[in-house]
Amino acid sequence: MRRWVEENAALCQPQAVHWCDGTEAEFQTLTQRAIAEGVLIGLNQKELPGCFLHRSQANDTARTEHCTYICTSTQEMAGPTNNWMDPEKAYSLLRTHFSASMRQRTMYVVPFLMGHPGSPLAKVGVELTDSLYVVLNMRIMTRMGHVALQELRGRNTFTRCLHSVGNYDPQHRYICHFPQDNTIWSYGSGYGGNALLGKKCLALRIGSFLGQQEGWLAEHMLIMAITDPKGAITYLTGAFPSACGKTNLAMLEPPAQFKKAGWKVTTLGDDIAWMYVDKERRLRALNPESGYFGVVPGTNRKTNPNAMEILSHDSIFTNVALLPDGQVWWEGKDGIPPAACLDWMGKPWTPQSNRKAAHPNSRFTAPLTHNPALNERWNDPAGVAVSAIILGGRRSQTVPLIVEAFDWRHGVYLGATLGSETTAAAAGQVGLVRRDPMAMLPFCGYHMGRYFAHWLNISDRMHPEPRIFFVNWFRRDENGKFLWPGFGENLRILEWILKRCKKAVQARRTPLGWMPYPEDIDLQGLEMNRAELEKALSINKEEWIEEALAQGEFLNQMGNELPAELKQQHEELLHRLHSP
Ligand code: GTP
Ligand code: SPV
Ligand code: MN
Repeated sequence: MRRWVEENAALCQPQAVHWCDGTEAEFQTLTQRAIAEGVLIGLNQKELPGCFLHRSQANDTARTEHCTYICTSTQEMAGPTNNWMDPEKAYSLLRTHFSASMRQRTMYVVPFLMGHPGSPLAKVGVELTDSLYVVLNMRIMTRMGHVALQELRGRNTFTRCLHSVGNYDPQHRYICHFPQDNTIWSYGSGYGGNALLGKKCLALRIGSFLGQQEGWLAEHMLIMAITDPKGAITYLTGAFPSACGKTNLAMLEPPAQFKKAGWKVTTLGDDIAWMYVDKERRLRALNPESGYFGVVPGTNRKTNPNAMEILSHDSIFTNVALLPDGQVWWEGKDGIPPAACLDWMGKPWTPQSNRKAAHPNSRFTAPLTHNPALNERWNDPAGVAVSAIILGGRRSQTVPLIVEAFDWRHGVYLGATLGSETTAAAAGQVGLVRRDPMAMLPFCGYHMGRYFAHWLNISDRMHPEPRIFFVNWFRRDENGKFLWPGFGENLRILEWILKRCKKAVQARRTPLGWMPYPEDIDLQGLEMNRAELEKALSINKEEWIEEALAQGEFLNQMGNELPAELKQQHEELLHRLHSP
């Protein structure tokens, strides 16, 4: 590792090399340095103790999928859904960019651990970066410093992560993964998923590649626990594309009467789940991260009170608005918009400004332990046994509120064909429906067709398999109003899911899968009536035939790697839709 650091220092030519130990004292020093360098702005320390604001470059506020590459020895390995670059070409191209890229800057050596200390699944990485923002975020999002070096002892390997912001030029931005070399090179961006290399790059792209070889799953999923009034705990995981509700579902606050009855929801993870089959043949999930990098807009006391608590101290805000008194603001916060503030770029803003004050993809970074509803097993390296997997997309039309897969294979089909409207979490136009299988389109480090096969095969080792469900919180009526209230009220749907897991409720068979009888969803305390619920649950066959054809087109991209089981699932869906 020392040799590798030296080699890269020789390449990047920093003026200093700083080895991070992850201690509190170091954190204080680096925070002060970040303020002095203008990387962080101190916030009102009375109202927001330990909180800071970071403003990104205006052209560097989201993941850039078109600059993200899987660099495997053949293009075929990366598959049809990934950008591919020949590894030799990528190394040589990026070497020219990294060359002297850290002149007059410090290179920070950031050892980090994804997963739990002592766990066989845990992965050690070392990120070399010239961004203090990255260092301070990595300290929250990963187990950083000494603990990672301890883990490195006795292991022969670590993921080699090299990162430089360069001059933030989007024309020269490359996020390159070399899964066969256990290496990640990221140049030209300081934004979260592009730059915090333990997260999407290691825990998902490299992770999924390793998972396929080693027989486990690295997924873009939340992990949550639901305690019912009898005290029974059920663990669920959920895959939703970026900015489609994982953090909010994982931190769900039960509606008043559910809380009174004794329901409780606790969080294990809000973005990434590593899952493996244990000796008892159960699927288990753990969260390899140690913090939240959560979407800020829309977060308030009503939608997500736990998140409001989490970000109330010792948090880093990225690209929110700054109030004159040193507090922060964003669209969808409690209360009315401020008369005046500085927007996310630092420009004067008023409600008349006709633009957003906070960036739609503004974020907070905070440790898991801030969460008042953190599940007590969050630090258990064995993870938790999963009873159900929930998949969901953001679809303003067509897709009903809740469907249960007929079986595992059908569930994999629902995941493989998941469609969702694009969001501000990635650069590009928002609101376009695209296929985002298992919410992994931007994060699968190998051929998507083989990823589907891996999902199908892994069930052979499980007994019983978790049930698979599909939800859509985002369907709208003809006036654009959400048909379902969402957020805490989603527990009403989770309650039905739990009943299905316990075989405690009947369901009706539809062309799409098992669906609830409307009377089996508890609407008590909601303004919504049965007819409105039926609308949220409705299936329009013509729309669905079109949807199914779009799904089929996507699956065809997989060519010979499309598992026959999924082709069959597709034909069966069309057959059901065409039946009277
Ligand atoms: P990433 O961190 O990008 O992976 O996103 P995520 O999946 O964790 O999404 P998150 O929970 O942060 O939600 C994204 C946006 O969707 C926020 O603005 C939320 O307010 C909104 N949202 C979340 N859940 C619901 C819901 O049940 N209904 C509605 N209408 N909006 C929701
Ligand atoms: C996502 O985009 O899915 C995120 C944020 O969770 S990032 O870390 O940028 O990937
Ligand atoms: Mn995410």
